[in-house]
Amino acid sequence: MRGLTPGFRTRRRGDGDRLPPGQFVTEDFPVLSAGPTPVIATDGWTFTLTTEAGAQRSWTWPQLMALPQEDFTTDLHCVTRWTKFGTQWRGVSLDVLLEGVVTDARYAWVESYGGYTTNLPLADLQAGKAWIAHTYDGSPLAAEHGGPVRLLVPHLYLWKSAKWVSGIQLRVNDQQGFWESLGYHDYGDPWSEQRTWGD
Ligand SMILES: Nc1nc2c(c(=O)[nH]1)N[C@H]1C(S)=C(S)[C@@H](COP(=O)(O)O)O[C@H]1N2
Ligand SMILES: [Mo]
Repeated sequence: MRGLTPGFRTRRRGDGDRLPPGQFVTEDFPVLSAGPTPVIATDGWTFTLTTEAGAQRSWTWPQLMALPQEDFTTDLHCVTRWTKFGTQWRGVSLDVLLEGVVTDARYAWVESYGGYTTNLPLADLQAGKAWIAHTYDGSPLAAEHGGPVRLLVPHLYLWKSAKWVSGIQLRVNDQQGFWESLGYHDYGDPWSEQRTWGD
């Protein structure tokens, strides 16, 4: 196995269709956080959706848990080149949170406890493509991976999947988030290798 980083392995047959260009497969679940891990109790936890007109909807922990839940399995692609296949989650689809919301906004600005932010088109949160997830592999999501709740938008590079998510603002104009303003790509499609501004 010379030349292979421990924790990474070569492709299995058939992985080619699932592995975006420039990525390696890992069995680990690396932790990538720009700052310390905030400690967030579910008591007092809220998630708030705000429209461009300032209308707000908030959910407490019990209210989130009372919403329709979805189990889903997905591959994760980090811009640092690791891909993890077949991760299993439980959470609430953004379609449920956005149901009936009146908006002309085309962009979403995502905020986290601890101050992290990221941005993406609203369309990328819709039609079954995004969730806020509280359970990973059958257990409550660990704080280091974003527990109690993180955003998951697995069709984009993982920096869009804000850990410790606290809210989403719908916006008429795009505004770059934490990594986007530091040179990461505004959209971040792993299949087109949209890693940095020039890509
Ligand atoms: N709040 C917050 N969310 C975040 C980050 C962060 O630093 N803070 N890092 C992002 C990056 S760059 C990646 S690759 C993934 C890593 O998720 P993981 O630590 O669960 O692997 O979280 C993303 N979400
Ligand atoms: Mo990342």
